[in-house]
Amino acid sequence: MKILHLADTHIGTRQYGLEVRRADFSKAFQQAIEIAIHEGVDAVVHAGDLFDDRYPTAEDLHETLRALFLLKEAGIPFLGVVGNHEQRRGVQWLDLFAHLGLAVHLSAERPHELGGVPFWGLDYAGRRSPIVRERLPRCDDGVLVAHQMLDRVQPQGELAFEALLETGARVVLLGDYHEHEVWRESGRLITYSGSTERWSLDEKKPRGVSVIDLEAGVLERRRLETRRFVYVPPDEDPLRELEARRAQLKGAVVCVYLGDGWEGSVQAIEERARAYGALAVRVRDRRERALLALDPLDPEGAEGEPGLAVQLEFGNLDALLSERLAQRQLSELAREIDAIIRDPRVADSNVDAEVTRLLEASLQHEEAS
Ligand SMILES: [Mn+2]
Repeated sequence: MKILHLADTHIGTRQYGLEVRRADFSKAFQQAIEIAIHEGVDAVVHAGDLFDDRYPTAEDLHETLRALFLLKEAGIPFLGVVGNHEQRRGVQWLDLFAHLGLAVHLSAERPHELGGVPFWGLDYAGRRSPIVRERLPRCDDGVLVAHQMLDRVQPQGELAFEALLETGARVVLLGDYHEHEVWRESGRLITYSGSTERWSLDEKKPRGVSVIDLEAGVLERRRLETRRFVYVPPDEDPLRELEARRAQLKGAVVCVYLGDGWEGSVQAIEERARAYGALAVRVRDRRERALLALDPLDPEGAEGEPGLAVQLEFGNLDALLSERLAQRQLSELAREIDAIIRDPRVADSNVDAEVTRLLEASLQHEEAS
């Protein structure tokens, strides 16, 4: 049996406020579906974050439904779990698609059988490792699909690799981490397919999906055609580098890292890139003095040129914030709430739900003890 594994399509991401980028995310999903149909896979498995948030627009729904109908016409089932970005309090979008006969919402209660293989699923279950571990189903020799961060990819990841092995699953298809990863351990295959479009500037490698032969355990990558991102490293003179690469800039997202040698203006960089047809320009200030001038807890006091705040990103802002917060007397709960608010994986529209979930869990914990 051959399946196509994808995740983190984040349909609805209006990156940099651009409609073009919204369409790009949708197109990457369509491409994945076309590959599935072209290769005649037996199923498409989506490991969560189909949508970027809980409120996809009519355009996003329309384009997603169109792709799901194409898949259905080709006789290929679409199996999925819900990610943290799209998760709702009650009925999920995936339930709606299931009701229309366009998808299967995989469950941890009972497996979905396909070609004699049991498929288990776990919707995003929060950031507390004991709770995630508790909810993992036993899935001997089956396929497990989940949307969680493994401790192997992030030290604070809530899903212990060992706990995954204990489920007995032969193949584990994951979402949440945006880079493609594969582990083979004790005859099992555990993998993240990675995002299908560059959701953040850190996602520099090419984007793709995986085609997996379940019996043979063979995984092959299929590359997706995504918008070009051009990165100018901090040790280059940005204007000279843009000039040298002008042929690549048309329609591209350009990301310039400013190194300590750069004394020129940010406007000049943006104007140059735009003159060569760049779609969007991001400038990341990696200079020592940029970090020194910034007090994240007192932004009013920070000296910056007006109008630049939207384009400038400070790479170490988070580290700096964590450092300053550590000096303050905050309760454990307050720190956890702060972590949710600043977690780039939690969509703004989901901060409320995540904090509520945290408060409910800690109240229950208090009642129990
Ligand atoms: Mn994601």
